[in-house]
Amino acid sequence: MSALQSVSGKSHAAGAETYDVVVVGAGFAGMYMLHKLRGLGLSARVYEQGGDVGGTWYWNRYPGARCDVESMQYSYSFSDELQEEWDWSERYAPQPEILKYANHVADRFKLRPDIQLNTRVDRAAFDEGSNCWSVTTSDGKTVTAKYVVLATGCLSNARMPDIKGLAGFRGKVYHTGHWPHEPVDFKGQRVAVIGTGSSAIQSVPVIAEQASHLTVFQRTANFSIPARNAALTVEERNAFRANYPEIRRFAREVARNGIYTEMPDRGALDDGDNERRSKYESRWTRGGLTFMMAYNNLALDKAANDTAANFVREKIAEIVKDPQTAKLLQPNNHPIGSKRICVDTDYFATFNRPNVTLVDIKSNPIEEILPNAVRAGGKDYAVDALVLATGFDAMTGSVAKIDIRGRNGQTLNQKWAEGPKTYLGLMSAGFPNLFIITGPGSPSVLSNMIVSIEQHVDWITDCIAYMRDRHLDTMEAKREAEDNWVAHVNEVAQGTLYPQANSWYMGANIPGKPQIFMPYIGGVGVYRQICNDVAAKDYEGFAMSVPERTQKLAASS
Ligand code: NA7
Repeated sequence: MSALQSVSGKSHAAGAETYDVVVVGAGFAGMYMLHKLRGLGLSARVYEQGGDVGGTWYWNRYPGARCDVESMQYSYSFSDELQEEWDWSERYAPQPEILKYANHVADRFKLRPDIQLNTRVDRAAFDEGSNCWSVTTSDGKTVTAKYVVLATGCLSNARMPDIKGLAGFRGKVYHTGHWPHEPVDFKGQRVAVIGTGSSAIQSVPVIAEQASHLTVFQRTANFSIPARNAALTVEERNAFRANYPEIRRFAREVARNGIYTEMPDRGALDDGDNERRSKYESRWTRGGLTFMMAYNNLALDKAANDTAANFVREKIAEIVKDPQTAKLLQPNNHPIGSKRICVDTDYFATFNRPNVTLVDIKSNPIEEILPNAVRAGGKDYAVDALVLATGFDAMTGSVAKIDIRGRNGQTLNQKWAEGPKTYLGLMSAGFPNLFIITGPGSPSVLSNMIVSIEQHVDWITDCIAYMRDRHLDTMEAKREAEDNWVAHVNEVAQGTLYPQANSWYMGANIPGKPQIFMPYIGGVGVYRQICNDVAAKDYEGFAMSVPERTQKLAASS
């Protein structure tokens, strides 16, 4: 344990372990945070509720789980050695390989001794007497820390749907976000998948190969682009590595979503029909999320967006043989990209298999789950196993599970009752020395998460170093700066097509959750510049205090 005394000049309740920083979560954010804190010579404790590191990649083990950002870009950039030594096997790494990478990072940087696994943080309370946080964990211990960093992830609170009869189902029930560690074999079974978001779109083709029959219950059809996944050759990896400095710079500073790709130079309506079609065709052939980068106004202009949406709808109709099924699979209630676009391997073609049925639960909602069937639209679909691909309480769900109390005992949940309020997505007024990595109000889920994680961790590290060097005691967002930022985040979102979809970006998938567009849509480059400018202006918009004893000394001199 190192420098709490030097940071705070305070002593703490006898017997309580003290750290400079408590980090909640040992996913990619928590691990890098720990590494950087060690670099400052600070003591840190990371609490992780899972049985190992990896965060979302520890939990999401469903069949077909992969990242939708290419592996060479969905990887840390902070260590050249790490970049050089780790060989990704495929264009889109499968979940086990990403988890192996997370474990490699934990070992390589010797992070494990400061990570306590199988331990949830239940409570964090700010003590206004000592200006420290008191953190209570699921093993019944309480420790104190000068700073708390929430590295809890945006998609880690799996959501069980509230469907009548679910508890009485006799077969096995799986949630994609909470998949068992033992192998699951659906061979010979009748399986139901409920939900058609990214997790379903990745798992349906794999489950269909095993199950005797697969019934997919779809409430909302989603746009999906072929991944075109393939093994990465040595030459491809080396070409990437040779260009890494530029690729990483571009992802951080230029690309809105933190992904290196060619940038569009015009809007979709600036091209004639043939030219436009050939651009979409080439992006479709190449595959992946960057389909949406074909033009620069697809997220802004409905008429432009329609051209891309129509192109994908036509592709679905070409792939799916049964016209009625094809029609059901064609998304028709939101602009393309306004829900996170999916990336698939043979999703639409899977519905050509004789053992796969699509059930439209928009017009015929699920009425109840019986012990051995799903009842929808008055019809019973007999099933042996249920797969719930019903998503997450995204962005705020994991934070909300912790009882966080700031100044005057106010809880974060009370403060965020009408929607999350942060300054830069990094801090919330009234909660001093509490940082959030990729929190609501930052680009987070609209970006390559690792780019955003590294930017936040670097910024927080610099900020803590700044405070230490100046012997400052607390830092917190000023209300006015926070209000202005919340208004800005909202204003930028309203200028786009995103709010037109009932998405988890809006909190729309959770009954009763306030519907506010949560991530910052201005782009990672713009956002990075804003954060850097704030820091350069001595953390403009944040209030910083000196310790009481320094105040007294100043007053007496
Ligand atoms: P998503 O994208 O939130 O998808 C959840 C799906 O489950 C979606 O199709 C929902 O339909 C459906 N859903 C949710 N609740 C129900 C109930 N009660 N009944 C029927 N259908 C339901 O989660 P994913 O796990 O697929 O993906 C999350 C992110 O992880 C993804 O964007 C990637 O970034 C990685 P709805 O659309 O609400 O009508």
